[in-house]
Amino acid sequence: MGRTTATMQFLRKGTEAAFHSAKDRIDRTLNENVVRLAVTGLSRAGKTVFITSLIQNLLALGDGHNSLPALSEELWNGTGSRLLSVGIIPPRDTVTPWFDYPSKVARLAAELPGWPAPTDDLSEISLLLHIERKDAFRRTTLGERRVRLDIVGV
Ligand SMILES: Nc1nc2c(ncn2[C@@H]2O[C@H](COP(=O)(O)OP(=O)(O)OP(=O)(O)O)[C@@H](O)[C@H]2O)c(=O)[nH]1
Ligand SMILES: [Mg+2]
Repeated sequence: MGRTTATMQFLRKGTEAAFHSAKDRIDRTLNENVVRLAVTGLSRAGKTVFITSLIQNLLALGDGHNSLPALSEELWNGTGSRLLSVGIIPPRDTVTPWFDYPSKVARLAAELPGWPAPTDDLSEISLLLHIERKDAFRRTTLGERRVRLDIVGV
């Protein structure tokens, strides 16, 4: 490969990467809201159980169960729920360790259930909620709205 061709390819890849990054940024600005929820409390107050239960109930809501009635009411559009889906964002490479929801819920829901072990370190987990917009014009021009819920707790 000639030097000029390699340089052209390098520049094209750089431009494409910059374009995708700008597109992602615009998409996030228009369509994504980030809510950061910090769960604090005294030792043994029930923080870990609360976070696990909150995630379990949000996932159930996303699957069409009326697990959080007040939220369902807020998201009701007269004929159905505006909540299209709820999912857990896979662990990212962050400084704060991941809140290991699957292992916590497995323990609580085991045949011989047990409470979670005490925790002494911060951890974090993020959920992504897809919500249909209320406004018909925005719904057609912008598409669905996303809410990223970051939960930080001990
Ligand atoms: N009955 C009942 N007990 C609960 C509930 N949630 C928590 N507990 C009790 O409270 C204890 C502490 O709950 P955790 O969720 O681990 O509390 P935490 O605040 O995360 O505790 P640390 O990590 O040690 O600070 C559990 O081991 C249970 O004994 C609940 O919903 N119902
Ligand atoms: Mg804890």
